[in-house]
Amino acid sequence: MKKLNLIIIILAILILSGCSSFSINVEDLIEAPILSTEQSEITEALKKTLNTNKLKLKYPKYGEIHAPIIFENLDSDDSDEIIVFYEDTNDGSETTRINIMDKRDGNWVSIYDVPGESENIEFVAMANITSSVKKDLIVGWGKSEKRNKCLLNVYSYDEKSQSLKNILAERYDAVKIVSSFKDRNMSKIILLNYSSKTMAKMAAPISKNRLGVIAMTKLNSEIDSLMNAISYKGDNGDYLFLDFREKDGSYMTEVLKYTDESIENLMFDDSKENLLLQETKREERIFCEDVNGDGMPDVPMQKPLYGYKDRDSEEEQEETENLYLTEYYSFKTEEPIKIQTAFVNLNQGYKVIFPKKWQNDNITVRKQADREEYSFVKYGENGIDSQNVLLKIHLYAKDDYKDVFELQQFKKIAEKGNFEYYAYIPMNIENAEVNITYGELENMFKLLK
Ligand SMILES: [Ca+2]
Ligand SMILES: [Ca+2]
Repeated sequence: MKKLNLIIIILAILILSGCSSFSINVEDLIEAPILSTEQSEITEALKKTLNTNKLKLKYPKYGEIHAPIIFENLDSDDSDEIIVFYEDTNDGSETTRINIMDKRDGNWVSIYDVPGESENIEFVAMANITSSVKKDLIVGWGKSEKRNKCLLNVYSYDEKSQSLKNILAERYDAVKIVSSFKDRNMSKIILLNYSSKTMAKMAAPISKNRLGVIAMTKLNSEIDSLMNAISYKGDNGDYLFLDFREKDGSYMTEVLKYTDESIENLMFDDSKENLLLQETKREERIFCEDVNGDGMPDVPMQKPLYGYKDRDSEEEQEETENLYLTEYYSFKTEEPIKIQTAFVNLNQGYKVIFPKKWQNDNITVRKQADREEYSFVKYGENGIDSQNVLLKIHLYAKDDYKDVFELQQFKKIAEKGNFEYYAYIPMNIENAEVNITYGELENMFKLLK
């Protein structure tokens, strides 16, 4: 049989305005953008103001705003001003600057200019932090030769002096802008720090036109990078579900719960031990997701399936590749509750949710050595034997040769792209209490997104 290409599930890495450790020159990656007439006008007007002919517009690396020019009504008239990020390549300073321009008598003119904190911009955002009427400018400055941490600045436009006031400066590794708990039209900022001190900080107004860190909580100290983050609005607080990659290559989840006054990490208990956090430590790249459809993300925890050992165990292993059972926990209640048990097959892009009758029994999974097939079996006193097979799932590529004799037993249950999933459920009287039907399988089998 032709060797089948495995489906590699490439989960989109959601970098939440994360502070990248590598430095890419975004301008070099983007082909010279074709500027609209208005953008050309702006650039020419700016060159004239600055008395330079070498001006490079600067693009943020990530985030929703992926442009060097932002149109925004900063004051109380009814027309937009513009915020321009640029570098004057004439002076050799290699610092990105921010310029505010306003349209006067039909022409764009510069009204304010200020240097930034780095030549690299990680991300730019506009949000209602100090006022519900006008937005503040949030800039994540990238690492530079001078500083090896990213720096977050929030700038508020002061109409009277026609200038930007820098109202917050905080180092960060990742940032999430979230809505206020009491007033959903207002925003505040959650900063994650893990490359030196490991802390989650919440920044919000502390006085008129000043932001500060109003609450903070502990994060675990083994974080390498943030992989995935989902926010959830609760009734008595909001949540951030954070999946991190750890320094040892494993994955862990931390759940932050916050109101407008406080922030806590649900993975650390009162004694500040992190037993619950340790439970989320897992080998496989599986992230939080809402598995029971109540809107709130659920947290995966993993343990080896029956017959498999922990990687660190000294005991001899039956199989070379560990397979895991994934259990999802809901954090809706004070104590997390297990709401789903499943075998998640990342290689082949599906999961099989274990029905209740499989959860108290020694049901495990075996990969067929030379075939793209997984068997779900009851693990008995004598280990595994073919009598105990409850389900087989086989993956074929559409253009694969299929053995008709072999396929007779199998039933096609799903397809995705160039792949077809076949299942076989043997009639097995011996295991009557754990046998399943094709009807039950329909609710158990889910393709991964
Ligand atoms: Ca205006
Ligand atoms: Ca849920």
